[in-house]
Amino acid sequence: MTERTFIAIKPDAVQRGLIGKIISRIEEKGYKIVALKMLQVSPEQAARHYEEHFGKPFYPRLVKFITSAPIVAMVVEGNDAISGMRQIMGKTNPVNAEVGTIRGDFSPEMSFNVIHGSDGPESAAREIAIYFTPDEICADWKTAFEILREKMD
Ligand code: IDP
Ligand code: MG
Repeated sequence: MTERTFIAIKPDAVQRGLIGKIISRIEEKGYKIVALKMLQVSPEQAARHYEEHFGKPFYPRLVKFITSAPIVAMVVEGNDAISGMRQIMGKTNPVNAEVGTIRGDFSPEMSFNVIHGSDGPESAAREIAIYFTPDEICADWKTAFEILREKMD
């Protein structure tokens, strides 16, 4: 099923010059990037984004980190894109993330795990709305996959 997910290249990856490499992995998989921007996360956006973690020991550091430098925010669309992106990202703790995943290849530690991706349809819709207005979503074009699929119909 075609889904949309919210993806953020986190401040550590922006500072380390990994924006291009991470975007390449998303494009190479064949997903469609339908929105993309660099922004400085506000404390209010951070609180909304990470509300499920409020009160946990790592929460203050997480908010401090995500607001510390810009992120690159994206809406990524594709067949099963929510779980597919989680697979490409790898496990939350990069120590356990498989080699070949973004976290497995680019990060050695939990606090600086380079990428965020929504964990389900509800969080995807919620997170997209925190960072994007509907008019910022540019889905009116076709990827190679969409053209290929149409040819088979
Ligand atoms: P996810 O990013 O894979 O969805 P979550 O459990 O939603 O993982 O946690 C959000 C973020 O909070 C993680 O990506 C990581 O940066 C940070 N985090 C989660 N658990 C810990 C922890 O135990 N210590 C330090 N940071 C953590
Ligand atoms: Mg999460």
